[in-house]
Amino acid sequence: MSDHRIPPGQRHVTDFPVLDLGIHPDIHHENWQLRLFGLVAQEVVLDWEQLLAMPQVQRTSDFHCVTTWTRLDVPWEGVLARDVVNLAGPLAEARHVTLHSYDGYTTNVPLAALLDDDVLVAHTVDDAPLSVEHGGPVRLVLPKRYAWKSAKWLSGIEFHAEDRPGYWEVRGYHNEADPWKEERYS
Ligand SMILES: Nc1nc2c(c(=O)[nH]1)N[C@H]1C(S)=C(S)[C@@H](COP(=O)(O)O)O[C@H]1N2
Ligand SMILES: [Mo]
Repeated sequence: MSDHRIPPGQRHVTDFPVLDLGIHPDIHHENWQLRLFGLVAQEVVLDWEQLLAMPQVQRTSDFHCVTTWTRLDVPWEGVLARDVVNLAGPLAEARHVTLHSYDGYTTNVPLAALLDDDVLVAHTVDDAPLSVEHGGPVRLVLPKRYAWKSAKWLSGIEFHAEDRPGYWEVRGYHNEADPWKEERYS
């Protein structure tokens, strides 16, 4: 059926497993803040109300964990990451970002990867507010990369000129993480 949507080495699951470092930070949405900093024209601190005041979008996408499970057609809602990035105005030399999370986790992607039309700063999944286990109140969703790039409990986006490997990337996970190329470990 949907075999053409299951990347090599992945298996289809119908539940939604929870994968993380085991620290589930308890951030009430009223205390949640997202800081945009580094090589930006203007440092920005975005709060919950400001996030909800931005254009809201829905995107359904597939979610591929490097531990080999794939969930198809996950219905997310939130704000385009591109719109969030634009609030801060990255400088011309900003080519890479570090995503920071409230559990101390980090992960890195090229800035260009955040600008795709399927990348969300998400607060809702399956028609319900994101649970703490799945990264609530707010997480990143970056469907074109393995799910470790989709930072849960998102707290910051830092812009750099050079690439800075994140938590798993310094521990041997692949820097690019394209599921269709099986870029699992380096
Ligand atoms: N902050 C944070 N984000 C994280 C992680 C983590 O440990 N901390 N784990 C990553 C990994 S390895 C995966 S597979 C996905 C899992 O998302 P889920 O628990 O909602 O399925 O979150 C990613 N984002
Ligand atoms: Mo993962």
